[in-house]
Amino acid sequence: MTLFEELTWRGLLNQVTDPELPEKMAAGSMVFYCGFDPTADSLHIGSMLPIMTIAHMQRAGHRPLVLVGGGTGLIGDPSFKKDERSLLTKEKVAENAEGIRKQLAHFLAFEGENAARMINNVDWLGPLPLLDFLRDIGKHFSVNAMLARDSVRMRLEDRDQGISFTEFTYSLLQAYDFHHLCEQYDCRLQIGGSDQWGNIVAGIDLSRRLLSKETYGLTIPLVTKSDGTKFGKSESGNVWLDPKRTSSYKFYQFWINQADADTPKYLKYFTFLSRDEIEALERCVVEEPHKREAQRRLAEEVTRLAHGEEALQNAIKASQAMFGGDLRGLDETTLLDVFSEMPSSEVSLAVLAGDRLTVDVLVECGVFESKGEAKRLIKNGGLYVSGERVEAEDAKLTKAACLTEGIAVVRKGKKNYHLLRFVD
Ligand code: 383
Repeated sequence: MTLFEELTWRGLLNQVTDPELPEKMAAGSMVFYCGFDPTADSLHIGSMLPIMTIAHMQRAGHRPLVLVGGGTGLIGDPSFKKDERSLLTKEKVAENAEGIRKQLAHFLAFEGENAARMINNVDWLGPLPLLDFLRDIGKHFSVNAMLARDSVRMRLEDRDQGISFTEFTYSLLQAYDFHHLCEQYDCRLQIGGSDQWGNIVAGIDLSRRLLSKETYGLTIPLVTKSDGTKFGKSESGNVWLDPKRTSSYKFYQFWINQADADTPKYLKYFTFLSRDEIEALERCVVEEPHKREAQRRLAEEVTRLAHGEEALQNAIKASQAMFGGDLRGLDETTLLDVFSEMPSSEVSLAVLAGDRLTVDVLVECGVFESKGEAKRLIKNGGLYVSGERVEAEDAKLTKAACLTEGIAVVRKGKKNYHLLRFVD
């Protein structure tokens, strides 16, 4: 498959500014760029689509410039944003930029023949003199045309929210970047999500006017979900790429819980699996959906890509433990993470002395409404403490109930968990 056949098959292609772009890219290696603003200290899974597209282009022999918007991040891109943003401090933007730079380094090859190169637009936007900018750059932009853009329409129609002069200027800065990179690195293509179309076209215009050079744009679709809800959110909020924000276990669970209707599409977007492999997994979804083989493979591939092999193995182990596997193999951080969304209670350490009945303690801390309820479950063989079935109604609670110091996990029936933390 050619690069464009591959991007099309994967669904990564939304629009190009020139139908001749595939031919131009087939003719030889092209320098291209994509920008990420440091609005947080981590990227989220929405940023993965452009990252995967950059990687496909790099594999096809093109040279990526990966731009961190240390300058534009100080202003804030209004494209399709309902509200004006509050400004981040310069320190915060610099700190976020560093976090994002480190993350991007995981996904792309920064060595080798067509190595990716990381750049930060504060380096050239920072020193721009205001009067020169207004005279030399501003003159090429028509406010009338800017007002007609879809990406700011919401903000112009909504009299309550409106748009500040600061944000309105954003697209001039992004346009300036493209022209600067075209001049400096002979960069000929900018890619981005479909929300970036207006900013990309502005840069193409500016490069033509100032440099008389032909440049191109390519946009990637926004990820949609079959049930119409927003992609990239879990119950606990945004799904981030930084494991400190979204643990590997939660990241893995996010992918493994995708609907059958979405999984083949996401395999194409978010993994490098070949067409044959993905088509085989698509057949699994149709023929044996209950096995969730495609979801498992998706979760494995994406977690490995974003967090690495060791984190993936940890996430798999934690997931298996949750579904009846061995809880004892998990370290404390993983345990607390896995059970962070389950009910939990604090219990006095003293109860572990060995003279209290398990059922009494569990009623006291609210795991059961009554002793009768607890006893019935024991009789049916459905009560487990830290993986061990409680066999007798008069079983005592002891230190042996703890998985790690001060933590025990009660399981009622198949999937109802309750975490006990023993404190002084
Ligand atoms: C800044 C300076 C440039 C070129 C691009 C930029 C950033 C751009 C932007 N992008 C989004 C972001 O940073 O705001 N103005 O959050 C997102 N991107 C990518 C992709 C996406 C876009 O980082 O559609 C999703 O991830 O383009 O919303 O010279």
